Amino acid sequence: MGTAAIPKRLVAVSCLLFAVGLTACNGDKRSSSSTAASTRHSGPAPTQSVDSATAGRISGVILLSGTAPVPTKLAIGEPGCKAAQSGPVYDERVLAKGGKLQNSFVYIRSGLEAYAFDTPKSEVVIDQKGCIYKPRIVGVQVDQTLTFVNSDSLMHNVRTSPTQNDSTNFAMPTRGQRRTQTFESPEVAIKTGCDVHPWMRSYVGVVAHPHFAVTGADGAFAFNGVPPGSYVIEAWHEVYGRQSKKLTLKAKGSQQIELSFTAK
Ligand SMILES: [Cu+2]
Repeated sequence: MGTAAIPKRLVAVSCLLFAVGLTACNGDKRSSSSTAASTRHSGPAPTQSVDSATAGRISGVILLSGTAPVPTKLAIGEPGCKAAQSGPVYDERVLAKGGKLQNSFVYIRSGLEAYAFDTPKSEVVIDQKGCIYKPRIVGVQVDQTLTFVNSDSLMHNVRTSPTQNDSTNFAMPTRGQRRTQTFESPEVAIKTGCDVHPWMRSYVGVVAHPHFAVTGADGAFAFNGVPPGSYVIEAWHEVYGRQSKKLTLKAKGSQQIELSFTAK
């Protein structure tokens, strides 16, 4: 049986897969000997549960000082991408208005190590639409399902580039396709991209507990149900890096903080 028996479309897809270097499609497979596994399972297993009678609240706002760059228009020439877009598409790396920074991933970096949290049953979805990831920044808990959806009538591949989890690279050639993924170790944040459309970029923050948030246009975040204790709160941003602050939350307390980045 020669190549003549293989449908042309299949040959084309195979060639594209080869072209973008899809040599290792790990999918959801995990290696127990990986750095990621040893990172997560080191130390005593958390056993404490949060007592709602004493839990409090940490809230705040993420700021950007200085002059924020004006988002530039992305030059997307591929007709298949443009077909799914309703207008011009802008570079979303820095979104800030009135000093409030959007798309910052905020989370409790340390202080909750002794507490055990259930893995949410709900999935987090990243859609590939018009050759853009929507949303650009997401957060999941360790082992929570992250689902990539392809809403475009063309092929994307999803390549994750973690340092504390196993990397993956898989193709999504058809419209409506869904592919799930989990991460077994905390990591803020995992870069995700498509080799076919290099401007496609998203980041996934993976945290061992539910106290994380992605800021909206108001730059605000709030964590409710936090047990009393001493914490480090960190804000991460894909361009500006990290900012953190320590605080102590009393029983039934409420703490407000600001974390500020400076525009370069
Ligand atoms: Cu793509």
